[in-house]
Amino acid sequence: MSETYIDRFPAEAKVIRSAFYGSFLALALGGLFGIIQTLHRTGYYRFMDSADYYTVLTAHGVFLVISFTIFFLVGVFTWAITTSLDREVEDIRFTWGWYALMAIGITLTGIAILAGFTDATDISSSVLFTFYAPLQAHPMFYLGLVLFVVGTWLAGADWFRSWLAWKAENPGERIPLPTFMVLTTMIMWYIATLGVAVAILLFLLPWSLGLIDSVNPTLTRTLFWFFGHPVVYFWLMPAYMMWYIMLPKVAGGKLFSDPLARVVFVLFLVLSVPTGIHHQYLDPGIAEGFKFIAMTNTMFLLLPSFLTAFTVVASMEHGARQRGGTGYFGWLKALPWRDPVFTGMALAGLMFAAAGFSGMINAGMNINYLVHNTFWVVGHFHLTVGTGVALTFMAVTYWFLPQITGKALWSRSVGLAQVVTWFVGMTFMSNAMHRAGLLGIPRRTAEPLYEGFEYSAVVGSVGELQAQIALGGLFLSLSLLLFFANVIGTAFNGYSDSLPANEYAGTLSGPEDSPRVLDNLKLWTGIAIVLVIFAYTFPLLSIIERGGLFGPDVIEYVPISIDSLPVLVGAIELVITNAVTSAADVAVGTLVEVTN
Ligand code: HAS
Ligand code: CU
Repeated sequence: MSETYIDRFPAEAKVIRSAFYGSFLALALGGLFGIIQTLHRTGYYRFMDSADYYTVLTAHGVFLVISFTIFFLVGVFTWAITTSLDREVEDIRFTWGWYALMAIGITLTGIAILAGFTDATDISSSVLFTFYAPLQAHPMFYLGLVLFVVGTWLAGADWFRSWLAWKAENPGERIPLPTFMVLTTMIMWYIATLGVAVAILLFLLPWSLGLIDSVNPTLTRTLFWFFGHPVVYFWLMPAYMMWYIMLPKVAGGKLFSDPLARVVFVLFLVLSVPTGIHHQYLDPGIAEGFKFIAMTNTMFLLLPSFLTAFTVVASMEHGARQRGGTGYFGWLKALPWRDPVFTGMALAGLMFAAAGFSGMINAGMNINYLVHNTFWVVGHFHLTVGTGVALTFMAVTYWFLPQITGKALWSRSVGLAQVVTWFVGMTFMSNAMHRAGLLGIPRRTAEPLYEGFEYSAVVGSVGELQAQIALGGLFLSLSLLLFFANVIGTAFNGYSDSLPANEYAGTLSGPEDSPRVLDNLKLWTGIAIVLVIFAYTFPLLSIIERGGLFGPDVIEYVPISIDSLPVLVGAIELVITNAVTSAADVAVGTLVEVTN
């Protein structure tokens, strides 16, 4: 009989189940706020005061991009570590401990936001998910986030602990790919969250508690984006992991290249953080030169996604050919399109390709001026986190549920309908959002109705765009209902003993084909830290010098450039020399290994 996850790891399956159910609760709440604000903003159905729009928007953002995504991914990572190392967690009480910390944290934050709807308390936190100063939240909002993040740190410690214990018993062995992916993602996360930890603990929380009078908004914004960009890869890397280790399997084949997958995760570790300033191209308090460096790093950061597109499609093609597919494109027909796990992930990938293009446009310093703070950006992130990530998570849920409950999925066809409705809804909504942004329609406002305002759209009209956005939102809500029907239906199903085994994809080219240096986590962490120091030391120092450590930074802004050009030139020279030397080292190392 094939062994499911819950057969082999009953205690861990319980934690993963709790993580997933927590994540789905957040998805339900976030989705509800989503449809309320879509209908409000487009003017189709309004029942609340526009002043409450920002509370709704904060709840929508925080519940979806913090609770839904992160609770889901800690479940997936726990599965990945235990499955690929084939060992139980070291101490299940510790595992429950970090889960509890995350749950308590997000509950506090959630209460701090939702209390904004009632006048019964003076608690409110309508600060949006980016919570920049000068917007100020109730201390409970920040405190909850701190606990939540500390919970994720401990989760990472749990996984590192498992790996170290495994390593001691398996000296000299290559790190199994899923574990490698978890560890690199977590190192990236440790570095990234330093920014938000400093922003909250040193500035925002003391300020909200009244311990300090003011903060330097440019400084706290910059610290936020130090974390705010890499957090998007914290959502993406688990989805990529599923594309690498699950998609090839459900497509009927094997992963094209394990070494390439390792390279991708190393590149994310090294490059995710020193790019955050690309969210601040329009911030007046940061010199253009620093923005230019962030842009250059961002363009390099496209590489791991391009490699992913190649590897994942190649693996799908391999699967299709195993299933009898032929021809240049004819193989596409041989893919298992009736399987919601496959189709959900494939459609998520397809949309993510479009998302990559809007990301590239955002990343261009000059074109960013056209789209920044418009509805375009909202279109961009509904394709990335809202589809590339969210749709992948929903699709793999259909694979995970039987593994962690021991019960068969309630309905595959409802699952299929769900992933397709999500794709259709998002096509309407995000395409219209991108176009609306190009017309200059701003994001984050309850009143963009523009009566009496002439916007000359090249095709269609503002009314047509609003209609598409509202229609898309309705499709997405329907899709969520189908998703929850399946989750609940499965929970109430009887136990089944004919479930598939807990397995992930094999590889066409395994770890033995790659240089060992790829598994040298210390080296990559070191390089990542050096790059962060280069990218952030000068900008942070110059921001503090201008506006003071605790602000208030209210001086008149004039465009600034880097005062001492020689410093910049020196820094760039150093980065390039370092990069070239380490690339050469790796190349020589590889050659030596290959020739041996
Ligand atoms: Fe972004 C703003 C640049 C990726 C999320 N981004 C945001 C915001 C969010 C977000 C939430 O440079 C708004 C924050 C706010 O509230 O202000 N983003 C990029 C770039 C990338 C990128 C260059 N973003 C993401 C991901 C996100 C995400 C991933 C979440 C998960 N983004 C920006 C910039 C801004 C920004 C600026 C600031 C804008 C502003 O002005 O405010 C890149 O990482 C994208 C690389 C992706 C690719 C695509 C590769 C294609 C693949 C698909 C393979 C196909 C398959 C399917 C598997 C190059 C991998 C095949 C199927 C068959 C059937 C064959
Ligand atoms: Cu970014």
